Amino acid sequence: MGYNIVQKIFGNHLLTGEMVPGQEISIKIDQTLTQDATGTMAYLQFEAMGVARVKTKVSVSYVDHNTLQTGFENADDHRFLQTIAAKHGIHFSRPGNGICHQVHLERFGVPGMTLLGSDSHTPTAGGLGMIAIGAGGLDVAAAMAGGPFYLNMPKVVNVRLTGRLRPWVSAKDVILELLRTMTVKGGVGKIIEYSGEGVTTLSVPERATITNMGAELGATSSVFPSDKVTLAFLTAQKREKDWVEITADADAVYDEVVEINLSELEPMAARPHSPDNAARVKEIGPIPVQQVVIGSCTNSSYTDLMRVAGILKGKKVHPSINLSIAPGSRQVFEMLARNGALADIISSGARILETACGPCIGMGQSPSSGAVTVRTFNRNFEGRSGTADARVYLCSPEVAAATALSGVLTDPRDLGEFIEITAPEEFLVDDGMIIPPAEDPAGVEVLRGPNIKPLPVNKKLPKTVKGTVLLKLEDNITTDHIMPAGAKVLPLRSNIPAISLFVFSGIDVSFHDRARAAGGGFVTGGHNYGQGSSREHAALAPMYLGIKAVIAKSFARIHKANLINFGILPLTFADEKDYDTFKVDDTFEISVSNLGKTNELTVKNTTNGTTFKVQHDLTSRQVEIIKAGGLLNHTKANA
Ligand code: MIC
Ligand code: SF4
Repeated sequence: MGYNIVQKIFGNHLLTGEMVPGQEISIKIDQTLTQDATGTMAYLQFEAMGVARVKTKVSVSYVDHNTLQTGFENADDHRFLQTIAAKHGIHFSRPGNGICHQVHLERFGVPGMTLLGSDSHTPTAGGLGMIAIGAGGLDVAAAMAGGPFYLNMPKVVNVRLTGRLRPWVSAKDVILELLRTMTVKGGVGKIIEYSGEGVTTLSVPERATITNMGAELGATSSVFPSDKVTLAFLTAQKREKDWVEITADADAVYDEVVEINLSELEPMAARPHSPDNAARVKEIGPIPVQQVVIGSCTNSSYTDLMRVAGILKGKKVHPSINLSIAPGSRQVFEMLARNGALADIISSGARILETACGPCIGMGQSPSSGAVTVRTFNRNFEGRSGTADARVYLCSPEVAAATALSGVLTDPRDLGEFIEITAPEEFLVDDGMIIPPAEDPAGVEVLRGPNIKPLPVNKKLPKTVKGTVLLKLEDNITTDHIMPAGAKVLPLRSNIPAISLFVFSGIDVSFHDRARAAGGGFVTGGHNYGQGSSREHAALAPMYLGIKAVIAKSFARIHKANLINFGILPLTFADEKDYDTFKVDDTFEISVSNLGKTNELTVKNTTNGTTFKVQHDLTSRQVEIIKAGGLLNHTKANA
């Protein structure tokens, strides 16, 4: 029996366990990446581990999220990140150099290697044929310290691509179609592996758009083969020496197979407020739009922006529309400037933003009240744009640019003749904004501003956990609901006491005060609890407020791992009907003294006298982490 790509790469990196879906394995991590919004915590945790130099092949620290400097906080954090990188053997990609996933694809990703990143869209690098996984900062810190990365062996879903995209249909439409059919929880516990003759028609940046949004499927990762197209991309990046061929064996076996005929796809958009709420643009119709934003790690490659420039050339943005564009990397930005395409964009009336995440994470460009905003991003969760009642549609750069000209949601096929863009034979390569680690680490002083507060630590798990039910939530609660981002909150990422004021603030402004008054308690929810980002603050800040367990119908992978890392029990209802037996403000009591011996625990509702069963699927390693009050305590106790 042959091997698929996932089995080949995992097989080469396997440290413990067997590659049987669902079983815990651990793998060696070759590369790590962090970004500034999760990086401050990750490096504080790395420091606490007492390891002098990172043990990975390459570790890179990017600054791309917290770039709006409305006070000292973000700038101080950047300075901290730069100095701590120099000291501990980490490359530092300076603010202005671009979005972590785009730059990593261009300058660092290597086919066949493993990459762990403290950002959920780390699988973007799967477009190059690597196994790239998003995780909480603490897991990334442990990997930098040379530790294994633990995960449950995912199932492998084979998406077979046939045909070829027709003019004006783009890679974004492939992943929106997959989201439409698989939904935001369809990829949980799975890796999506692409194959078929359609693969050879897609460039690396197109593949990366698809693997990027595998995160929205809830998938652990997504991967394309490394083939001649990959070699051409790496050669154009002057990195052909990094290329190795990686393809699945002809008789490789998969857990599931999905077929997509590229020739049948049409321009699509995901409607508010979920990336899987996708439909054909023609079906949605010409709804009036007030804002268009082009950029993000999903869709801001050279070809994406060249096509946008081609569409906008010689035209003006529609009077009812505000168009903003953020190129994905300095490489892309500078190439557009040098070849004149930037002039066409400027002349159209677009507002040019710096190369960073920007509006994607609510760092500026929040739309007007109730606005319809059309964005080339990957997430359209309610409130994420910074405007609570805005309605965000996700689409390709082609749909976005066509919409910017017409003022209504527009199928780019209405533009007429297709604009061909050929991938450059040579990208503009200049790594001058990536600072290598210091040669004399002892001489580097790590600079900390007053915004960096010490890491809070949890207590050991008591024999019984008691507390109030603080929230009862529906399905698909995102980490943006739990720990909102945006320009106001993001600067507090290295200050847990301050950021904890905002936990669940979009759902219930009184949450922080109620949690404090009750001395902590429980959060309850539906399916896919914690989907979306990797931000461990969505576990760390609730832990700080005394949350002891989350009881849900099911969990998203990264958030569940983060809960465990900070000593919060992730429990599921043994019988989902029990969700209907309690209400907010009831008091629960759970005896956990048998946690390591049984998978089933009993919840006593001391308010209404009922009981119900909950389950956990923690491994014995994870039980020990929870008992110790989190991974840092556990590591220290075993050191
Ligand atoms: C996101 O897209 O939600 C983010 C912001 O990049 C997050 C990371 C964070 O919250 O810092 C992610 O995707 O993991
Ligand atoms: Fe940045 Fe948005 Fe990509 Fe997250 S999804 S890394 S915020 S561009």
